[in-house]
Amino acid sequence: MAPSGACWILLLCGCLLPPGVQGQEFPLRVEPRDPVLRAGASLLVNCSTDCPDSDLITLETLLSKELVGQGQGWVAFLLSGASDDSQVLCSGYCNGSQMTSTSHITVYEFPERVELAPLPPWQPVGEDLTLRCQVVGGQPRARLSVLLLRGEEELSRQPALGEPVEVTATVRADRSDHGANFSCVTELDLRPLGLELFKNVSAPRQLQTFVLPLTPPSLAVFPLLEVGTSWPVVCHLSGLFPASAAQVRLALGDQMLNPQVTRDGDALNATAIVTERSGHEGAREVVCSVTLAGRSREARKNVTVYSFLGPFLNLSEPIATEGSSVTVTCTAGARVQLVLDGVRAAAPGQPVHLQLNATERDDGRSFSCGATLQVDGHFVHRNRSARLRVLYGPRIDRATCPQHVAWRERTTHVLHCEARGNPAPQLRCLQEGSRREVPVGVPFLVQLNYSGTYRCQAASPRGTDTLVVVMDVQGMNSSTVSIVLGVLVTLGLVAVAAASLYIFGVQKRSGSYPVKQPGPSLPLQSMQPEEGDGGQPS
Ligand SMILES: *[C@@H]1O[C@H](CO)[C@@H](O)[C@H](O)[C@H]1NC(C)=O
Ligand SMILES: *[C@@H]1O[C@H](CO)[C@@H](O)[C@H](O)[C@H]1NC(C)=O
Ligand SMILES: *[C@@H]1O[C@H](CO)[C@@H](O)[C@H](O)[C@H]1NC(C)=O
Ligand SMILES: *[C@@H]1O[C@H](CO)[C@@H](O)[C@H](O)[C@H]1NC(C)=O
Ligand SMILES: *[C@@H]1O[C@H](CO)[C@@H](O)[C@H](O)[C@H]1NC(C)=O
Ligand SMILES: *[C@@H]1O[C@H](CO)[C@@H](O)[C@H](O)[C@H]1NC(C)=O
Ligand SMILES: *[C@@H]1O[C@H](CO)[C@@H](O)[C@H](O)[C@H]1NC(C)=O
Ligand SMILES: *[C@@H]1O[C@H](CO)[C@@H](O)[C@H](O)[C@H]1NC(C)=O
Ligand SMILES: *[C@@H]1O[C@H](CO)[C@@H](O)[C@H](O)[C@H]1NC(C)=O
Ligand SMILES: CC(=O)N[C@H]1CO[C@H](CO)[C@@H](O)[C@@H]1O
Repeated sequence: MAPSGACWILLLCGCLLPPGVQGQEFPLRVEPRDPVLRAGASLLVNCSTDCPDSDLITLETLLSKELVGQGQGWVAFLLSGASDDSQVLCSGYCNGSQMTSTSHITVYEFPERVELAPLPPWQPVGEDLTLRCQVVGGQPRARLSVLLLRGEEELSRQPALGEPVEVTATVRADRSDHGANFSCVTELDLRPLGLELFKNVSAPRQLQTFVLPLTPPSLAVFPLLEVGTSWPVVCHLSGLFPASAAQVRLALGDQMLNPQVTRDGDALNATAIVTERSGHEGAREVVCSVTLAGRSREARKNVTVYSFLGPFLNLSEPIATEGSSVTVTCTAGARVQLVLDGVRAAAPGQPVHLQLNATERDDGRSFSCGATLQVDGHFVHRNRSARLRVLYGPRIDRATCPQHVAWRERTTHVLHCEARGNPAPQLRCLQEGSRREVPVGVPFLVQLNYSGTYRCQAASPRGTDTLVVVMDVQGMNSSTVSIVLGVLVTLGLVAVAAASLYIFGVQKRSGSYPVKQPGPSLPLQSMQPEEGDGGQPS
């Protein structure tokens, strides 16, 4: 159906001639005129004229055409397969003279593919990042532009040139770009052709930016680690971005530690408790490695694992009796230097023994054993102490307890007597004869009857100790005593007389009581011996 190339050119030349040359009276219409067509769509084109004597109306096109109808002065074709802009030409004859008319078909097409090239998984902050967008298809190219966007922000707008189109833009990556979505958009602006602005958007790509300082982390760990004990290890690194994405690995030798990680701003702390359980002494390495964006910073420190047994301090008898022999022994593991109560062991690893005859002075004595281990140039010390109890006594202290005292009546004194012993003895001082007890160690008012000889006895389950104390109490002068005695005797007689009178009077008035032994005389009797006692010692 399509005319040969040469024929087409001839037809085109014909149309380019001004219509007036042919002196057309009736125009030949092409409908629709200058249509805009989506690529691949079909289009009905109608060539018609009002010429009453028309003939041989036809349509010339490079597209495939199919006659859909014709009538007086018109012919209609369905065109299909449009992929590029093209011209259609209607021609025919009117009353013998040729008529032609052309129409320009504009074909548009959306891009087949708009794609933003993958971004690096991690982009260092401060370095340039090149965004690449590839666009395949899309026409008319003159109306197609390519935009690169960060979120909603337009970074670059360029015309689409070439096939495929590649558009690039460079941005300096910033911390604020972390998590930003980049995309590429094409705009096909068909508004001048009476259509719209068509946009096609690439899939967004999210950027991750990071900062990892060049400095290694700081690793705080004590250089010595005793077998079986636990110590904290702290690994710290600041200036990280985003700190939340950083991973920390802490290990002691080939033992992985499970650190607790805390983050504050751009700083990170990893803390773990190390415990050496394998029991093997020697050097180990603690490694802290911080990984961000596939890169690592590492710190290493050596620790020396050591074992330190002892010191073990042992008393052959923790509770010894006075005079018995006690052995104090301090032992420890190999290479440990011991000092027991100032006595140094002959060599590291050797025990120290002390032997003593338990005396009263050793009761409560504390023995201390110091142990020192040299590990890798450091000294580790440890002390242990033990207390000895010695059973002794009882013993009354002759130096403080007076064997003879001379005190005045009605003065306050303290009998300073003490008894020592373990277990603690009980001390009592009893007057010979009366077996009355005198207070010991506390103040008391001295009476005349305190005069005499006392047996002070300290007693404990271990036995007794006795000391005789003579107490000499001097009374007030004798004239004073006589006056006091006289007054008391007189008062006693008056009281007896008064009581007798009273009893007789009562019995006379009632007259009915049987005569009994007078009860009230009893207090009088008891009073007199007391008076006598009071006078005796003077
Ligand atoms: C072509 O145009 C003529 C004149 O305008 C009209 O009479 C005819 O119906 C049209 N044909 C079609 C298929 O639209
Ligand atoms: C980027 O896109 C992801 C997923 O579509 C979304 O979760 C995220 O919030 C977006 N980031 C920004 C900064 O809008
Ligand atoms: C491009 O956008 C148009 C409308 O804007 C849509 O019809 C077409 O499917 C899009 N093309 C692609 C490849 O997404
Ligand atoms: C990390 O530990 C150091 C001391 O070890 C402390 O000064 C700092 O505040 C800690 N930082 C965080 C984020 O916990
Ligand atoms: C740890 O010890 C090894 C040898 O035992 C040594 O090569 C290394 O330098 C030491 N590391 C540190 C951080 O001191
Ligand atoms: C302490 O010494 C005594 C006597 O030598 C011994 O029987 C005991 O087992 C020792 N105890 C320890 C813990 O060494
Ligand atoms: C302990 O007493 C014994 C005799 O009872 C004596 O031979 C020894 O020297 C005494 N030891 C000490 C350390 O006083
Ligand atoms: C051990 O005891 C000694 C002396 O009693 C003292 O100087 C030292 O500080 C103690 N060491 C420890 C670790 O307690
Ligand atoms: C002395 O006599 C008083 C009563 O006057 C009595 O309480 C005290 O126990 C007596 N003291 C002695 C040591 O006899
Ligand atoms: C309708 C019309 O224009 N008819 C003309 C056709 O041409 C002849 C001469 O060639 C004229 O005489 C007619 O008038």
